[in-house]
Amino acid sequence: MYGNDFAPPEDAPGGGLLGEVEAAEAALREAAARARRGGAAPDEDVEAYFADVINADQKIEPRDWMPEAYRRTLIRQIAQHAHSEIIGMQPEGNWISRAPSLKRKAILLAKVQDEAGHGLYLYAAAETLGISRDELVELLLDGRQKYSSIFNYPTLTWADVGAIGWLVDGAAIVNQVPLCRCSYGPYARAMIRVCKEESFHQRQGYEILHTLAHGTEAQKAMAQDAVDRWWYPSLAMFGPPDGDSTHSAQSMAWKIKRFSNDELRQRFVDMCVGQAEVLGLTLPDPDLRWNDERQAYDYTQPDYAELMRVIKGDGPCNRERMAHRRKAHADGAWVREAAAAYAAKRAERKAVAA
Ligand code: BYC
Repeated sequence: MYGNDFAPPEDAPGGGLLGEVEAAEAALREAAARARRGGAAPDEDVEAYFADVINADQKIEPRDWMPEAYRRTLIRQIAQHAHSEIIGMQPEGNWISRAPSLKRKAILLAKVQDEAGHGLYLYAAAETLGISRDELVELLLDGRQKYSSIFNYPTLTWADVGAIGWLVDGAAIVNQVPLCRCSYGPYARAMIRVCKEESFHQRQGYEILHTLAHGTEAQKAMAQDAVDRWWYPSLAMFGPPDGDSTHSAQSMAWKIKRFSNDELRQRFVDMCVGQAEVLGLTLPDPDLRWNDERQAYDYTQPDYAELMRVIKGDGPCNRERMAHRRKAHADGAWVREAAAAYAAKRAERKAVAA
């Protein structure tokens, strides 16, 4: 119906994303097999070793020396990514109790639970850079670290759950597949697993929209309305245009990012056009048309002033999302305390037994 089933990966415009994940996984294994030495030799220049590893498309591992700015950039990006997964549970979580059937409820529940898992992989990857999960959570709760702009928009109808799966998870996959080839080993490995799961999420959203779009007139209108509201915020997820992107040049030189924000946004647009046609829904852009010269679609850019306002905390749901997260964190304090007490007791018993 869609993805591999709707067009073979090699024929799908901008498709074959899962194939790219498989290739990145194979490359990761090969790189690990080729990396014969476990880091710079004692008398070797560590900066030269770092540059060699990056140039050779090998992976930097937690034990390796790395420039402080590389470490900080990774912490910023991976933490922002982890926070996004956790905050991203809220808009869809709103619909678990209202899903239209038991089957839909079970699927959505599993999906939202997956997002929590992605958050955990990512917090664990960030921790390898020498920062604790507690510190990262504090940075989110006191507003010093961000999360993706997209989760500050409301989910008004059931069709929004479909639009999030198709467009938001679709944009996330287009952004994250190249991160499977990121130069930092723990992040690249986490991304491979995340991308495989996201691909299922995207399909479940597409299937919801497909069902609505082939239902009654009212259902079709609800699906179209959701696509109309989520299209531009999804385009904005890729970040500011290249000219205004402060980190892209350095992150690309370090091979953390493999493509620029605009390159990935274009790839996403090109991928969505054919999929929207199959759905029988319209992308809300009257200027969307194929450009033969560029071999890509021309499209209207999202409102980047709005993106900046949302990033700075002034989106439709920023306050609500953070208030909910702070309350959930406070409500969960007893669970963390109990888990820590249990771990201490086990360690004590083990020490006595040894
Ligand atoms: N929202 O120099 P730039 C998911 C910030 S999870 C908020 O281009 P960079 C899902 C940027 O941080 C989706 N902030 O930055 C989960 C920077 O700020 P600071 C999350 C944004 O890092 C659950 C400034 O703007 N995905 O999909 O080179 C359910 C300048 O930007 C945004 C990731 O996190 C934004 N949209 O590139 C369903 C992927 N865009 O720190 C789905 C990993 C930009 O200088 N992250 N900013 O104050 C990335 O790939 C990159 O960090 C970005 C931005 C492409 C997002």
